[in-house]
Amino acid sequence: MSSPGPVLRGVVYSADGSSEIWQRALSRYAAGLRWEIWPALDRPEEVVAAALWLPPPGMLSTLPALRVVFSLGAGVDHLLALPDLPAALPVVRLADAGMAEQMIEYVLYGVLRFHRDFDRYQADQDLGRWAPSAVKRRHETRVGVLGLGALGSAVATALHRFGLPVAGWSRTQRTLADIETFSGPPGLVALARRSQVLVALLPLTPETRGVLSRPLFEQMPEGAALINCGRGELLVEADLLAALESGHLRGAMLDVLQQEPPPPAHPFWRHRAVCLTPHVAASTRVEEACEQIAQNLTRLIANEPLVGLVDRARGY
Ligand code: NDP
Ligand code: OXD
Repeated sequence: MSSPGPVLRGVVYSADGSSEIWQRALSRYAAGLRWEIWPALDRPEEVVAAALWLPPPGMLSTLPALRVVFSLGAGVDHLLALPDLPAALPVVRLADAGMAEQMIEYVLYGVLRFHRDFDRYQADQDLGRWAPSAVKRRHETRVGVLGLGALGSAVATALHRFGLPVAGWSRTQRTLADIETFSGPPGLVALARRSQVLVALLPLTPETRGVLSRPLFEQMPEGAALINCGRGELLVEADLLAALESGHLRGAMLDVLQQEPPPPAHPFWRHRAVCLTPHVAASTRVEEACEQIAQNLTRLIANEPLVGLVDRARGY
């Protein structure tokens, strides 16, 4: 984007310490803007665009000229929760941005962990037990994917191509080639009942908060497993612990938690049936993300519709 007029200013902030990487990349990909790192801004009152990951509360209220805010991730819950987010400000998410490939790897590992009993062998090793079990065929492990967006649909398709029986669930009815799909609350029950491994790839919204809870677990077959790589608040942690303790669920692989990292005394740290990873299922690829942001800035200047615009009422 180039501008013959006054300098357009953008601000970047990423709570994971990568602000400088983003500033350099955005200065290259969206060179029409002068990108600065929060809070070292020359003229905050002139900033028109913000590219953010977990920004500090109060930051947006210092940027009166803001015309758009970009999430530096696929999720936008961290932005929509900001008390100072102006009601009419467009919020834009990243779609895939290099994450689908990583998410496929993560979920495939998780599904195979349960399909091939690696969780049990790990527990056996701690007990000094050598106990091979019969190897299942792929068609015997049915997988359910909650969320069929940019990431969930790529994951469901990849698992299907791998030969696993996959079904998916979304808010509105989706069609994926050769994959059974469900939608809405009745569809969730149907999906849970058929899923030996349930994978959550939902955004956190008022509707999805707490969806991974006792009523859902009760619908899942005895010995089923859960993989959550959406958001920690999708899960009612106490309900998962109860389902694991009763043996109704055999295990869980959790990439996201309500508190990251969880406090030292959190029961998940040492639970024999829980595999934790530190929110690494899929990381934003800077180049792909900057391309999307730059293209959207061009659209914004041209008054064209933005791609990946979040529906604020829906929450994603
Ligand atoms: P999308 O917005 O592309 O897709 C969201 C999907 O969830 C859609 O299929 C949508 O349904 C469905 N959905 C939303 N609300 C409901 C509901 N109430 N009931 C049923 N389905 C619902 O998101 P992405 O695929 O890009 O990302 C999903 C989430 O993954 C992100 O929001 C983020 O929280 C998480 N994430 C985690 C990462 C990690 O490293 N752990 C990395 C990246 C993302 P519909 O199709 O009808 O709109
Ligand atoms: C994201 C994430 O939302 O990494 O992109 O969680």
